[in-house]
Amino acid sequence: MHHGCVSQQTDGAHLPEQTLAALCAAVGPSHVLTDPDLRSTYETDWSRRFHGIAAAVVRPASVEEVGAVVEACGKVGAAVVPQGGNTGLVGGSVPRAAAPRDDRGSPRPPVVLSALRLRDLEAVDEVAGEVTVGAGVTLGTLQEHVQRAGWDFGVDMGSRDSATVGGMVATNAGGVNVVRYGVMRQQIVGSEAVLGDGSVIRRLPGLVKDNTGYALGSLMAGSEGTLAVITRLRLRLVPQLPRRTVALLAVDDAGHAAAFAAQLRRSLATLTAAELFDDDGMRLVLEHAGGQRPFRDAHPRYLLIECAAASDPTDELVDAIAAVASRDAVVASDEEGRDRLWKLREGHTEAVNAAGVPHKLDVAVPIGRIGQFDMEVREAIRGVDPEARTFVYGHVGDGNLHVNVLGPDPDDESVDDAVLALAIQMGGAVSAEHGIGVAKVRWLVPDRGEPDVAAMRAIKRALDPDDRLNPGVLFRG
Ligand code: 2HG
Ligand code: ZN
Repeated sequence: MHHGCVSQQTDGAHLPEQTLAALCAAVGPSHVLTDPDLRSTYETDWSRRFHGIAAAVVRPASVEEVGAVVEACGKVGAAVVPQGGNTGLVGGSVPRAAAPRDDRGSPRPPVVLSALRLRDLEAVDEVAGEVTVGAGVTLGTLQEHVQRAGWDFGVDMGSRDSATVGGMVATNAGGVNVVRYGVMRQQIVGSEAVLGDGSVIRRLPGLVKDNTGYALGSLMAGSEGTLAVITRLRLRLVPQLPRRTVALLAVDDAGHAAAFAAQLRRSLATLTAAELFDDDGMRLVLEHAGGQRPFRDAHPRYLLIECAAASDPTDELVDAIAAVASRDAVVASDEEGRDRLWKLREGHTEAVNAAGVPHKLDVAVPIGRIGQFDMEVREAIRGVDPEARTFVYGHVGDGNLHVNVLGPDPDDESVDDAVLALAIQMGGAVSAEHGIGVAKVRWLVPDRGEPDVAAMRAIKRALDPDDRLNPGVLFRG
């Protein structure tokens, strides 16, 4: 049996037959996956550090079907785990390792609600410069769709071919162009979502200014599937900027990279990205994916700068980088050269993953303290595990660093604790763009403080009183 309405043994949490029948009736039997082989890619997130067993994976194709799934699960206390492209890195889109428990201590069967079939692509609204799409549309598909109409989308990131816009809103993803266009929350001009009780909230007219009451779409951004299942989004578009130039600067340390990025942000109106990586990371990428070192010598840190405009930005980029005291620089304005430089940065996630199961700490740090953080975090990690391999890379232009640590056991959280404590101590945040998921639940209160978390819990209780949606994510259960 490869699909259909047959219950499988999970870790003690089964779906009753009538619930499976209701799910099959709602979405069609071929979209209720209970076979372990078919479920498996939905059960482990991209980090491979987080996985659990789903009683079923359900793939609705419309908002009505999502509502029916949420209701059927609610009737029997099943936990709905919303999932997009499953490129998350904090365990927020897969079942928990231990099934959540109800008030009486019985396990609640987790049901993964995959949004991948919510893939409507409405025509681009040329006058408004907006588009409405299903939550399961991938970023790559969205980009192609709007580019065909002469527009572009303001958020871009390495996982573009798998990550879905719904998941990107749920995690409030950022990516590589935040210095220019902001994070996912800033792209939302409308949304549709199913709440925990199956009711639908919808605001899709695409009004740029809309002050009638609370901004529920903004609230969805970063809610990590705990408040609603996002089904449709209306997104703002940006002009296409066909002429691009990339520069890679060799620099002394992360503090210089941050300072140069700030200086270039001021002097270059065309700046779209300012990214950081270190030499260990670059070597790992080159070993994994092949390719040539961009400089003859090794340098401590690298700053990647991209400019984009309607007309060639190379001259202004070259002038601007001449004014910063980098150790060396290379510039590429042809597509192949640009791609080669971008691969050095975007290849990190895959290269690190190929070398082991990493601890991934996505932190925000005040931009003025990036140099200090980069030094102290390495020291802190060495203090916990002298053998650990540390790679620090990320979006230095907006203060978002990805601290990746290889070596410590995936279940040993001591390096995570050391890195996150330092981020808080320095006035940063334990999550910049990946979310809290299950990985950082313990750090929500230390970062936000009790009053903030009490307010968040009140919102959660109001929108999902029975804790149907993604229990165990964001808050301690
Ligand atoms: C990136 O910026 C992603 O490449 C992934 O956010 C970060 O691999 C990571 O830790
Ligand atoms: Zn990132």
